[in-house]
Amino acid sequence: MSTIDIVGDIHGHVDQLLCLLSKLGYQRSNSNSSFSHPDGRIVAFVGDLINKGPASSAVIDIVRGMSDSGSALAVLGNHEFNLLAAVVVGDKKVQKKYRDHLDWFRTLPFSLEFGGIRVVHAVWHPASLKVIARRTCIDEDFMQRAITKGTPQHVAIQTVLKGIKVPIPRDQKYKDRFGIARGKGRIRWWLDPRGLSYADLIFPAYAGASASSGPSDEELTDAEPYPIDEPPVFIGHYCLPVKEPKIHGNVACVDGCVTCDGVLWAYRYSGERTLDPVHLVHSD
Ligand SMILES: [Mn+2]
Repeated sequence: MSTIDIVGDIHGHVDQLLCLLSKLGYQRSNSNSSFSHPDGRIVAFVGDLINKGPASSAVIDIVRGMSDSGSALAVLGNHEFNLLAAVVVGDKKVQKKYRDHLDWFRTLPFSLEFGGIRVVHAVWHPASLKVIARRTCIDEDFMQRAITKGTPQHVAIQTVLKGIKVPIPRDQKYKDRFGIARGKGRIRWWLDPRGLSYADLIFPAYAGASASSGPSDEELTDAEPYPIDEPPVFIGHYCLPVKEPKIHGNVACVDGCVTCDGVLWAYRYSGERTLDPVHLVHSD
């Protein structure tokens, strides 16, 4: 049976990670920073381990330790990808604390499919996943294309790691959780968007979204709805408010925005066919 705990974006918040691992029943193995579960459960991390919070290095040590000892898997988030992209262009601002971990970040896949589930940072988008299938950032030629605007690889990575976005009409002032005004909003990519309003589509929900108008078909050409009979997909990335529903059919977003709310979320998956909010766990 698949027994996988899927953990949301940690962003350097090591205290919340330690709290959550303990709540999920993981125990520190003697003498190192690796954690394992007495029942053999493993963790799937949805990416964005780093930046924002106070202790990215400590978070990386834990996740690497667990992944080296076989008690965790992780996918790449947009923050790790941006870091690797900055290295490629020779950006001098790449933080020292990340330098020892670049080679490890380069090995992380963009998506995972195992134990009956799928894991990706932002969007399970088959057309994009096909473009980057079996690629990682180790491949220098691929990386060069991936950071070049307009290439199929760049477009695919933007979609998979950052979400599908639509322009927000000027009369609907949209600010994200950090108070930044946004000209575009991320959509509930798993839905068939035809005929849906901004209020139906923008994820997470925001109060100013129109319930009577929606994006044009032209603005939705990238949408690839996710069939309800496909395996469950787990994502992070969307910085959901505490009360925002995290489960939408067979799609679960476990990113509850640890930076804004101080709470890290996980879903305790045990092979069930139907995802249920009762299996969500969060740090205190
Ligand atoms: Mn993200």
